[in-house]
Amino acid sequence: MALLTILSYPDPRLQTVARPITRIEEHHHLLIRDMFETMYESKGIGLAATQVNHHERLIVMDVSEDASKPMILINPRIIWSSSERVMAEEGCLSVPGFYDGVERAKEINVEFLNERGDINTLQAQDLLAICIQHEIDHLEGKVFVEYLSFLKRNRIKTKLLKAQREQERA
Ligand code: GNR
Ligand code: NI
Repeated sequence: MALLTILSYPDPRLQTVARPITRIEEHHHLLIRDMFETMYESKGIGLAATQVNHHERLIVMDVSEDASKPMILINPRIIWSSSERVMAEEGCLSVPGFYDGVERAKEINVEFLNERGDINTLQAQDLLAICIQHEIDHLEGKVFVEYLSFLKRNRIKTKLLKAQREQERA
């Protein structure tokens, strides 16, 4: 097992559009294990492969209170979204320390492959639906701060770049 390095905004690698997985191989199972370890260690509820600089369409999640419901979504695709929207505070392991409101579909249906390559569908609402939409955005090269105003996004970008420069000097 290994902890993976999470890319921080505004790292341009976070803008990569991930490729579909055509065959699930042994190295994917190892990556999934390491992504769960990294997500749980960071107290996150989801992690997209993009965030650990692996550009295939793979997400791990666990929105339970007690880290008891790990979920793996391979090649996830939203096949239906409710017109009803909800505004909720979001954070991101790639945008450490910043939180802001984002509006998303309240309910979605998602089609995906599980780790054995079987097609599944899932109906999700509220936090789970928000998390899946947030993670699929990562696979499309999109970070939640892109929904914020130019002013807010730039303030976050400047602060994170400054923190990263100070980290490098330390
Ligand atoms: O840990 C996370 N919490 C969170 C809270 C509200 C909306 C989305 C999320 S996902 C985030 C982990 C992360 O960055 N996943 O990409
Ligand atoms: Ni995120």
